[in-house]
Formats: sequence, structure tokens, C-alpha cells
Amino acid sequence: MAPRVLCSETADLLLYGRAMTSYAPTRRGFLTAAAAVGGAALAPASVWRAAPASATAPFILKPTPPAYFKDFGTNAEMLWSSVEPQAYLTPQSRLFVRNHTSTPPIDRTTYALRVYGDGLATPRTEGEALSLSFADLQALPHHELTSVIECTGNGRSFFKSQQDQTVSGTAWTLGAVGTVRWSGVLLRDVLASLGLSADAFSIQATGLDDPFSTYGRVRRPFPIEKALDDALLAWGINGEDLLPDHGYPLRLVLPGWVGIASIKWLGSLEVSKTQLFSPWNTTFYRMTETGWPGDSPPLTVNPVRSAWELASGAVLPARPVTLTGRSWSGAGQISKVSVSLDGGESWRPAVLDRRSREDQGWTQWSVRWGNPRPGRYELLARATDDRGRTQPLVAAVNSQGYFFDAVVRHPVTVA
Ligand SMILES: Nc1nc2c(c(=O)[nH]1)N[C@H]1C(S)=C(S)[C@@H](COP(=O)(O)O)O[C@H]1N2
Ligand SMILES: [Mo]
Repeated sequence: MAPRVLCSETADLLLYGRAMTSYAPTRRGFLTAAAAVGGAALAPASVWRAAPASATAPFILKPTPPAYFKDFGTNAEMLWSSVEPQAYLTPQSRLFVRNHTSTPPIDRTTYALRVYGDGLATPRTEGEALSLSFADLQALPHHELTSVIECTGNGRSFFKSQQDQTVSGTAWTLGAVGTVRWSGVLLRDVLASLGLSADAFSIQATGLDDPFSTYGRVRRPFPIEKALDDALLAWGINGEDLLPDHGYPLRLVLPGWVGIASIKWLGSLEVSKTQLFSPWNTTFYRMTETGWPGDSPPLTVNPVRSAWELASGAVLPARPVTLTGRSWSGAGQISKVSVSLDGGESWRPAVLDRRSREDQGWTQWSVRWGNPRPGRYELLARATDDRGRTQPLVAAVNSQGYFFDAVVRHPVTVA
């Protein structure tokens, strides 16, 4: 399985000229990277389902060892210190997990996606929903795309640590993000095969996981324009079946949009001629309080963010070193990354090493630190995307701590 991952990865990647030497995919490089991916020992979905990771709290079924993850109970954050600079894609075994409740066991052989609503060419009530089996979906043209998947609250803990602001929600650092290659069918092909009304306006995706508190099943509407653009119904990540934690057997993927838009364990789609609502586009995932207008729109496109492939407080040797990191944007490609090794006093451009040919993957970059002297430093990385959006120095506070996109001050010690 692993070599397939790497083949599709390299086919999709653009290597910037200056970085060819450090990332040239030599045979040895392939083998090393393949071993790293293979070493995660991905088992078939049925094995994960049969063996929950813990008897007391099986919120997440895949192993989340402390070398790779920070455990938040129902959620697990990827550690940037464990990211392998030679691997562009995030192995599924290493991808962050964000569950409102817990990963449900779903049997693909009896799975059905229900589709209904007055936005279908032939309107159907929920009781009359069309039912698509996994085989029905697989009969449609297959499609692949590479995109970042990122939680709206990624970076949330920096509201407190960097801006002294108290917000609610999981205290992620910057690891609620990954980049994967999805495979599945385009939602527009599914809708075309079912027959769509010209007046279709809004689509609500609902998950099969347990209801969240008193709010009901996790569900969120999105506009028909996104459905007819690049929305994917995905069954695969990096050439493998989805793991249960990531939505097996089928999830929605809205590339570039906030993570909540990509509903896992997709149970139904309601297609409507009118705007649909759920707590996830009214109460949650909007900017609320602290100066935001009550009618601020539901959050959609992710902002620009950057991370170093280092632990916070990492200790570096006092000799020349190449530091690596990644930047990403929900709106397009990263066009520039500026870095500071001295807490923001001086800035230099990072070398952009590798990105996806498509619009929605992240960009790997590197910077050579030629002469680090013993002491304590703050590393900063500030990216700009091709829509001209640059990371601010201060993020806009909001009570639920969404969209922390400011430049993060990353402490390191040279010893
Ligand atoms: N059905 C369902 N879909 C869901 C969620 C959920 O709890 N239930 N969490 C959402 C959120 S908030 C995020 S950030 C992403 C996380 O995807 P991942 O766990 O595959 O990384 O899934 C989204 N889709
Ligand atoms: Mo999220």
C-alpha cells in the first residue's frame, strides 16, 4: 500500500528548482519514506473496529501514541515535531482527529447514503429519500484531489498564550491540520446522476455518529455553488480506505473550507431550494461576541497559517542547521513565506521547497540557520497566499476561538 501512496504523491507534486537536491526522490528516498509510512502498520478498517484502543474511552479507534499525538479525549492533535520533512502527505495514521462524540462502527456492505429534499429534480421528503449503496457510488467516475484538512479552531491555544485572551474549545496548538490525497466521486456527478433542480440552493450533510449533546446529529449546510465546484464524497485517503476515525466508509470533503464542513460518516444529504440551518452554521463556527456583528456569516474558507516542524521549546545544537516548516491557505497557493530567527527583529524569505500542483495542498519550506549561538530564541514564520492574504501579527479574538491565523512565536533554545 505504501508505495502506491508515494507514487500518487510524487505525480501530484511540484518541486521548486532550488529544493531539488534536498527532496530528489532517489530510490533510497522512496524506500525510507515507504518504510516510514508502512511502519505505521495500517490495518483494515474491520480490525480497528474490532479492537478499540482503550476499554474506558474509545472515542478514537486508531492508535494515538504520545510520540505522534497530543490526546484531548475525543480529539487528538498531530505533533509537528513528529512530521517527517521528506513526506509531503500526512499519513492517515498520523492525521489529527476531531470527533464531537466518538467514532461509530459502520458496515460498508449495508451502508447507504440517503438523498432527499425539494432541490432535487423530483422533490422527495426525507421518508422518500433515494438510497445509494457504496457500490452505486463507486460506479460513478472516480476522482482524486489533494487538500488540506484543518479544524476551524486550529491554533486556538495561542489566543491565551500569545494574546492573553480567554476563549472556549479544544486548546489546539497548530496540529489540527494535515494534507492528504482524497479519492472518491465528485458531488456534482452524484447530483447530476440523481437529477438536480435548477433552483437548488443549499445542501445539508448529516453524519451517522451519535447526536452531539442536545444539538442532534452533526450536520452543516453549504451552498450549491460549492457542491457543484470541488466537493467530493471520499472513500479513500492516500490510496487507502478511510480509517473509521476519518469517516469510513464515506465522508464529504469541501476543499479549503473549515474542517466542520467535511462531514464524516456521511449519512444523508438534503438538497433544498431554500437556505438550510443547523447549530453548526448558526451557534457554532461563526464569529460571535467580542465585537463581531450578530449576523457575521458562517465560516467557510480557511485563513493562512504556518508551522515549524519542531516541538515548542525544541533544543537545537549550536551549529549550522536547516529548519523546515509548512504554510497553507484555504483560498489558494502560498506565494511567499518570511521567517525570523530573532523574535521578529529581522526577516528573510524562506525557500519554498514543495507544494501540490493543485490549489489546496500545503507548501513545504526551509531556512538555513548558518550560525546559531547558544541562547533562547523565538522563530516566526509569516506566509502570504496568492490571493494576497498575509498572516497578521494579532488574530481577531472571538469567543469560540476560531481562526487563530496570527504569526506564532515559536520558542527554541540553542545549546
Ligand atoms: N459526522 C461528523 N463529521 C465531522 C465531525 C464530527 O464530529 N462528526 N467533526 C468535524 C470537524 S470539527 C473537523 S475539524 C473534521 C476533522 O476531520 P478528521 O477527524 O478526519 O481529521 O471533521 C468534521 N466532520
Ligand atoms: Mo473542527
